[in-house]
Amino acid sequence: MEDLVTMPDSCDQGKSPWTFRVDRMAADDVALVGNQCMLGNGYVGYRGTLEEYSSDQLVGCMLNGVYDQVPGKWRETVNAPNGLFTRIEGAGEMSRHQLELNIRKGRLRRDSTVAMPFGVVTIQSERFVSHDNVHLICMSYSVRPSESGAVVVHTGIDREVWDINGPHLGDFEISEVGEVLCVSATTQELGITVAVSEVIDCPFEVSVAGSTRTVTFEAEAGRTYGFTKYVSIYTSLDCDAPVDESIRCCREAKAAGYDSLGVAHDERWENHWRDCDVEIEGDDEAQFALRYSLYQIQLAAPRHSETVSIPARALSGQVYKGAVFWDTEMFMTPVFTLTDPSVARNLILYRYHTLPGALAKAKEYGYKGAFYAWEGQEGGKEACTHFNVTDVFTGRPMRTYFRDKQIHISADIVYAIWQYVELTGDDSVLVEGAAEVMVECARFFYSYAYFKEDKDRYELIDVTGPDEYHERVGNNSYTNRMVKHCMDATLAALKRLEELDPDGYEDLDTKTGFVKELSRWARFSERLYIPKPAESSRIIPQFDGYETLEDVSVQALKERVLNPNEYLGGGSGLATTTKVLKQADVVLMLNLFPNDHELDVVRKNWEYYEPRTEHGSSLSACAYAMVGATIGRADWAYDYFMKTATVDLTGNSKQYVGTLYIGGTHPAANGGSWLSAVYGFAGLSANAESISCKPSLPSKWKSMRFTVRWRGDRYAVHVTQEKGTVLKCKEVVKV
Ligand code: IFM
Repeated sequence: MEDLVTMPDSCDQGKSPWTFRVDRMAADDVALVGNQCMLGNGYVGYRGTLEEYSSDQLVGCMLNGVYDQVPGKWRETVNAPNGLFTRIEGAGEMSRHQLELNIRKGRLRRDSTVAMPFGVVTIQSERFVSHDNVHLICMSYSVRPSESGAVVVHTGIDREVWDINGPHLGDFEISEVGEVLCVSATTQELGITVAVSEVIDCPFEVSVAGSTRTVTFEAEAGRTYGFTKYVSIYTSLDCDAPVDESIRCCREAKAAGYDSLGVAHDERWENHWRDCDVEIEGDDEAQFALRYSLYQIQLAAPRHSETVSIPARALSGQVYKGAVFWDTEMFMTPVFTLTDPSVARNLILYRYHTLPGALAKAKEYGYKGAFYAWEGQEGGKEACTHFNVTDVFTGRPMRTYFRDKQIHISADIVYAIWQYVELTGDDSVLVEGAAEVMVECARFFYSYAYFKEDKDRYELIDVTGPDEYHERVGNNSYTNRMVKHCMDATLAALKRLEELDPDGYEDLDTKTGFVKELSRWARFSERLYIPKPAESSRIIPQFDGYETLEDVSVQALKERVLNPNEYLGGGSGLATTTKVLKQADVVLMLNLFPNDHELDVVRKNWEYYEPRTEHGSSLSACAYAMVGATIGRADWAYDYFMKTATVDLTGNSKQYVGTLYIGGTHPAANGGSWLSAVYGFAGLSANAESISCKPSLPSKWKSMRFTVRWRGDRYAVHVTQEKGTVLKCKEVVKV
């Protein structure tokens, strides 16, 4: 843990700590602190910046699922104008400052002392991004001057927000309707209207100019003066009249008042924690890190809609174009499947709503079915380019094979769907679109595969697996195994659909014509080549020819690096001719299919690949944690768990790939923390028939307690060093 993170020492509710404090105020810290102190509700993410900050300090109010492209630049998410903007006239340097994030309630408090022309002023604020009404952000703001005199505070809606590939908004209009101020604008590419309204509840004299109010009052030294502020955001994707709706929402919020809105918000958070909390006895640092990870993932969970998902950097900014990767299905959806299935359901149906883009992408490359976007945007649009990394030496874009060769994305989606169906028992999702997604993914893989007559088997050649340092390889073990699962799961799902809803089954056949392909798919699954462990070493090759590559240590490879940001993959990256892998690949597969191999094979592969993995992706560590725990290496796994669980607390992650900025929060690692704790250390095992656990706790953990939802019921899991129990709770849970 770095020194900027004060590990919590107090708790305002219950016996465990829930508070994260930051007291750094240097200009260099705005990116990290903005991530650490994020608020959000799945609709909007608000970075942890100060009220007086603007675009230079990366103020971001990111609208999930609203994308825009400026000609010649990358398409990315849109940041709304900043409705919380507030600045004290004459305020100078801060001499004392603390931010306090209450992760139990999703509230951020500020307490700063700032120089004034005469004396100092203490600023205290609190804000929350409502979990009760996703269109609402509330703030209370107060000042306490050390000297008597006139105080002038400017507050309003600031257009100067962080843009990586902007500016995205134009045609700004400002309106003042009664006491509500509204700024609306339209996106450049699609003409989406974004409306931000704000209203304040303030006893002082207020004047308005443009989108800024000026609050003026005569203050007495040492007395506190404050106001509350309500901000509402709507876009034309939400409704026909976003301006009117945001104004209405502000009025209603002001009438309801900060406290009562806060109570409704807190209740929602209590529900989230009831569903997802994990109590760890014996390790306060791990306890906080895991809760903080769960906090971060809850900020981005789309509870309000099935047409948005969770982007790879959540709602912390436009990094990775605000796009949705396989990260969601492999590292986040599984968390919600067992803790809050309604969120998992939305994430799954999002892939149904984005099927058109996946069908178009398969067609573009000459395949059938659904080839999902590597970097998905609305409607399934592919945001990944063929030249996704810029070489730090030449400044030239490098050809990368993420977009066209990471075919495993479609199988990852099917994996998440089928796991959801099996673990929740909610077949209805198949009827509502998931079965169609599965059909089109199966169809895609069948059209991608080659049948090798001489070997009497199907192969998947020319693919890129999760290890992106080795592109265009043949028979990547992870990909082939996932594709086999995709075919088997699709066949099983269709059988279930036929029993469950014969009319729906027929309709799906009328729409997609899958029935005549079923026998081909079954044969494909039977004859698809799945690389086996080598006779003597028991190592599963990551892909064809992996064993012929140079066996250099990660350390030695890093000594060859000339520029700290140089990309190790691509055409001539340093790792490409070596066995060094970017992230868990075979090990991730072993985690997903724990019954495929004896424990000895799993252990040998973990031990083989672990020293060869560079962990250049934040997705890697949790796979090593999960598998490490299952092979009885809980203490080794612990280091990987902590790496995963603290990634957004410490900020210890890659910030650049080539010249590309990739900072932000890491929801896949956040989800991976829960997966490591629950599937790894508690050894939870669940399928459609049974649920059980076989713990392997790190030595300093005395016990773990959590609940999961399995097939409509809630189960309480309690594990100690010696044993684990899974007990059904009395409460009946609806999916
Ligand atoms: O999806 C990942 C990928 O596996 C590695 N690079 C970063 C992406 C987004 O997290």
